[in-house]
Amino acid sequence: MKDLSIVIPTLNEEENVKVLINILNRLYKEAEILVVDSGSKDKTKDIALKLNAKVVEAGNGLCRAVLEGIKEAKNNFIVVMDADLQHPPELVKEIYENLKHNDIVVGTRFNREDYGNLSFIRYFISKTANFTARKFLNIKINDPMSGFFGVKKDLAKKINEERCVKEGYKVLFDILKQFSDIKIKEVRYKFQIRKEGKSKLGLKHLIFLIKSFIK
Ligand SMILES: Nc1nc2c(ncn2[C@@H]2O[C@H](COP(=O)(O)OP(=O)(O)OP(=O)(O)O)[C@@H](O)[C@H]2O)c(=O)[nH]1
Ligand SMILES: [Mg+2]
Repeated sequence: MKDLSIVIPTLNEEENVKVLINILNRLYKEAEILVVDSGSKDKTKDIALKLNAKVVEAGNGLCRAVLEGIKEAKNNFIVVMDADLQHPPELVKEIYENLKHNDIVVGTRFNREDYGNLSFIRYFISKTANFTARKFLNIKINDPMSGFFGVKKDLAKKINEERCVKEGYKVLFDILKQFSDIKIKEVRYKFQIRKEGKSKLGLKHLIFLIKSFIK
C-alpha cells in the first residue's frame, strides 16, 4: 500500500496515538501516516515522531486539521480516521481497496447497534443531521456525518475551503455537499468505545454543524 496516506487528527491523544500507530505500522507497513495536531499539550507529537509518523502542525479545529493533512499527504489514496480507536484500523484496507473504483469511500454506521455505546442524544443528532442532508442537500448516502472516510487526492484538490466550517467536526459533510457527480461507496463499521483520554466534542460543535448546512 505504497500509494496510501492515513491522516489522523489529534488533540491530546498520547495514550491512543501510540496504540493506533503501532497497529497501523503493523497492518500497513508501506503507508504514509500523518498525525495532524492542533497544539496538543501532552506527548502526542513526540510519540508520533518516534513511531515514524509524519507530524503536521495545524491551527485549531478538526476540519481545518483534516484539510491540512489531506494537502500534506503525498499519495493519491487518503484515509482519514480518529486517533482514539473508535474507527477500526482493519477497515482501512477495505476503504483503500474501494477507493480504487470510487472518489470517496465512507465508513458508515447504519443502525443503532453500529453506533455502539454512543449516548441517545448524540445518536439522535447524528441521525437527524444525516436525514436532513439526504432530504435537502441530495446527499444520497447513509452516514455523511462520519469521520471515517477515504478520499482521492485528485478530488480533494477541488474542495472549496470557503464552504467548510474549519472549527467544526463534519469535514466529510463539508466535502460531500460540494460535489454532485462523484462515485461514492459505503462500507459498514461499528463505532467503538473511545479507548483512552477525553472527548473534545462540545455543545459548540452543534452550532458548527448547523453552520455547515448553511455554508
Ligand atoms: N487536530 C485536531 N484534532 C482534533 C480536534 N478536535 C478533535 N480532534 C481529534 O479528532 C478526533 C475526533 O475527536 P473526538 O473528541 O474523539 O470526537 P468524537 O469521536 O465525536 O467524540 P467521542 O466519541 O467522545 O470520542 C480525535 O482524534 C481528536 O483527537 C482539533 O481541534 N484539532
Ligand atoms: Mg472520538
